[in-house]
Amino acid sequence: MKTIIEPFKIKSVEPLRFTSRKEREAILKAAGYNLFNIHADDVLIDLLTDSGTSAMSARQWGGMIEGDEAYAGSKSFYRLEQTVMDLTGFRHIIPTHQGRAAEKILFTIVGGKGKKVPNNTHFDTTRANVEISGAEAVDLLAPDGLDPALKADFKGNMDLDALESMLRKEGPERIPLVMLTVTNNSNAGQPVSMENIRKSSEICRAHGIPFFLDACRFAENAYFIKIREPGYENKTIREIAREMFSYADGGTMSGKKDGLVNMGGFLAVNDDELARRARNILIVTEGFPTYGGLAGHDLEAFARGLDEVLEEDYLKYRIRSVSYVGKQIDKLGAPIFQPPGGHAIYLDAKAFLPHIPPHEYPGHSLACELYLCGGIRACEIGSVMFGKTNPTSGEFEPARLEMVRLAIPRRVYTQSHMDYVVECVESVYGKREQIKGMRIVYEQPVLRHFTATFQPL
Ligand code: P61
Repeated sequence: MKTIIEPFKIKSVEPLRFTSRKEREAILKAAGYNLFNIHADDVLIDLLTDSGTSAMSARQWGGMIEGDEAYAGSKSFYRLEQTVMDLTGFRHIIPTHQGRAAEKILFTIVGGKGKKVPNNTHFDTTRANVEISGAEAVDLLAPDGLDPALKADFKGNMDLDALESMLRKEGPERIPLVMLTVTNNSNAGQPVSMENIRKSSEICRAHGIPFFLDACRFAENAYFIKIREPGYENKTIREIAREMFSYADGGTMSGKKDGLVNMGGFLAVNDDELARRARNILIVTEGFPTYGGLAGHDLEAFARGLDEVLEEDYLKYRIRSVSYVGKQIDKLGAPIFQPPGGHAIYLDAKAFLPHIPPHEYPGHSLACELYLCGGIRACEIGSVMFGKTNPTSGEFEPARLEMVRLAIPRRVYTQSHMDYVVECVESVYGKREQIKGMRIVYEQPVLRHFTATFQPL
């Protein structure tokens, strides 16, 4: 059969609210042209993020009733701890309310002024937590990943030569750890190969520097390894995931992605002293080490989500359905980051709207246009998120890429929802020459995309 169907049927539904273009124009204006300010009820298809937006299974919802709400020693914590230990092999599992809380704890301990943290590409919260500690976040993406149009299998990879020379130059005194983000969200959700994970780890070990995974989307990455990397086609996803984790000394995870839950995360480490210090901070900022900012029912749903995400039928459907959207958009001739990644399609706004310069935020204009066209909410990943004004020269420094991410929530939308999204992209692409840029009228110094307001030019 050619059609990969959703490997589930729908038990509980949530109505969508339709709005007119006129209503959306007023809504967008009132939101200061920031899609984060729009009420979700005013959105028809919400592709802002795949984070915390998954539909949970009946088994997870059932587990929530069984969630043990004990303050200390909750059964649900031990279930999650065992699940993560079995999957990752890490010795200390420290639950947090979400991924960035794990990052905050980790970099509070290992970061600091004068330190540098390499990553294939830092996600924005990871970068913010490294920088807020006083350390420098350095992206070392392999060259293949830099070209949006190039079709290659593992465009999320770390640049191993750059890593080797940086570790040789700086040493363990200045580099507290190396992180690898799987899949590479800030580079269009592109996967990292097992070979690249293993070699990154070997380089780190040779220099006595710990190696960590940002494992938010580890299962999607494992599936790409299975279908694209020779030698893995007959391994189970669990075996592949275990091998990925076996090369690392620890990791952070936002369960809101491949944990298939609406809230949750963890920090996992092998080092006893690091774990002791992390748990102390956890108690101050998140909660007791057997709940870490989560309710017992969240811990339970998370443990079950981590089992379900490894099911091959699910991953096959997941990766194929994301790639279906990419292929349909590609057929229109609209430019996307190639090939489609694990959790989203990224429109290449620079190529889509070549008449809008980066300082007029082409990605943001495109995202606003998709909302006006069909009530679709996407997320700019370009110069609004990563561009800045140089504090000394006062000059605008654009992001490397101007992209609009259509992030696809897990198990939420059907193929007809996605066909509608493709039709909207087609309509916006048809009138792309009439689309104008934007200017920022208000911004915060850190993570400005959440709260900035804009005006169309
Ligand atoms: C996302 F607009 N991602 O992709 P937390 N690492 C990685 C992530 O993708 C990630 C986190 C760590 C989000 C949510 C999000 O400015 C934004 O559980 C690879 O969200 O704390 C999160 O995990 C952090 C969207 C986060 C944003 C920040 O949509």
